Amino acid sequence: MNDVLAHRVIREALKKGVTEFCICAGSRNSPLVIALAECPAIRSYYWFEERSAAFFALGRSKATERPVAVITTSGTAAAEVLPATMEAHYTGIPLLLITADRPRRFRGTGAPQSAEQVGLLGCYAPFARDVVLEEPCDLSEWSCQHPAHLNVCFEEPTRKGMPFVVDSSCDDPPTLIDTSVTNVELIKAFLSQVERPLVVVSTLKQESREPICAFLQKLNAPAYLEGVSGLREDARLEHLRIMSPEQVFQSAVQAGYPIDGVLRIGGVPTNRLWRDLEEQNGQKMRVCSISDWPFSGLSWGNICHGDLAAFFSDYTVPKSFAIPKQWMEADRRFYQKALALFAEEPQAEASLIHSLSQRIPQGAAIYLGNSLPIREWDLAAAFQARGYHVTASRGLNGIDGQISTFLGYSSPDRSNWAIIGDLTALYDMAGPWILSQLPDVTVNIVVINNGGGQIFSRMYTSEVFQNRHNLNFGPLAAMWNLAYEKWTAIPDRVDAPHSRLIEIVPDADATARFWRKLAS
Ligand SMILES: Cc1ncc(C[n+]2csc(CCOP(=O)(O)OP(=O)(O)O)c2C)c(N)n1
Repeated sequence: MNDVLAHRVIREALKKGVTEFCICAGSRNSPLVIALAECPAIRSYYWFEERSAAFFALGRSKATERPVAVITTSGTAAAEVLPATMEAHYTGIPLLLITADRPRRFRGTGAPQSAEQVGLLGCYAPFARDVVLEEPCDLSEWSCQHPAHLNVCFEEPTRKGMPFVVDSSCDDPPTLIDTSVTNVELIKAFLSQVERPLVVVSTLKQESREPICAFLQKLNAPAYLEGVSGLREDARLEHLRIMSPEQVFQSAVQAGYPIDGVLRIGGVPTNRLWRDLEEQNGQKMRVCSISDWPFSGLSWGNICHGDLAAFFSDYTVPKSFAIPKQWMEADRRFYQKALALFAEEPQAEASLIHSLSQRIPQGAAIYLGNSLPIREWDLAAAFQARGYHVTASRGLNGIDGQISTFLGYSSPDRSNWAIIGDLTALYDMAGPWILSQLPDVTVNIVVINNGGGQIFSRMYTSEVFQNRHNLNFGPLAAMWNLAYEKWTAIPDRVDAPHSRLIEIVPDADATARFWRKLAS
């Protein structure tokens, strides 16, 4: 009977458009594992570690734009998927978490492997069902705009099981993301109330980039374009682009352009300016957010939520602005200073990122880890368009699961690069496990080893925040059969035909001098 239940669950998942399953085998979930093991029509990935498996699924879902399932056994295994589910919640990624459980009669008994799994993922999986053989299992009401949790109660598993056979009832198309209408009036009101706006563009879906680029040109307001927007290097926006990510509000005021409203487009921004908005002495700046995701990212402000590609494709800009010449000039001067410093301090961390951004092959996928890499990329990456696909997991800014998400996102048809911090790499040491199951994919895992969480060195004087260490990553590369290279400068040619772990070691003194001179 376990087989019937397992097949029902798989069939429902397939009907919802799931084509890939990340399987973490145990005994309680064995009916699902056996069912999928001999089903070549379904792509399965096998993991021993649930946390990485769920982050990998997140990356696969980002890459394929389809729901991806993770199957765990019962007990603590089920809890390990929570971090990736939280990230998926805030970035609208349709993870399907399928946790095996003991029968309902064991709940609250403390019997082995009987945890309280119902509701385990809480608000992060708003669609959650406790599934038993006697009741229907129905995913039709899952919107696929956030994670879903199926907790499946199996009787004592036997060692036998039944392979799943894909039948025609699984051929339904995947549910399309609902395209709710964005509130045109809110944006119109915002634009009519501001005179000196700043536009901040963060994570955008690929298909919304062109219409947003056209919108920005017509709006003609200064715009800070983060790397993850895919518009940072777009030459058509050069005249609007604020290049310096440092102290944006202050520099605008000094140049006679006190910003009186922020129009945010896309995901929640990485730049410090977004946090500064919260801390402006109780004075709330006028903010309007337009996003594919339903989060304002601030404790106030409007959020217009909808399909940005559809919205901007037929949006008539009600008003256009004038470019603040003085601020633009000051911003260009600051960038020239940064450029000079890249040459003067080539071994500073930001300078190394600058060089790397000019040498990674054109068209590569670049996954930025949270912490300094994502911030330094925005400051230091060259502005010449190289067709990079820049992405990051910015739902909760976690440093966990970054290697796994990157590997899930990596694709066989392009060069794949992750740039992550050393603690971030240590957090996900199990991530490269999946590489042997991705024979066609070549990856470059770049670890910026600055000996700890250096992001905190500019924020706090106490070193305890940094978790300093003297580790190197050669042994980790060796363990996972990855080629290993250690760089203190970026070589002229950086591409290679095989997967690698590249450890970049910046010079700490040069980095300190770089920041000091930039601020002077
Ligand atoms: C799961 C998780 N735990 C803790 C944090 C808090 N945190 C943010 S950055 C950071 C340090 C990251 O260090 P590293 O990966 O070495 O990057 P660096 O700051 O040196 O660039 C920590 C612990 C977090 N973001 N996510």
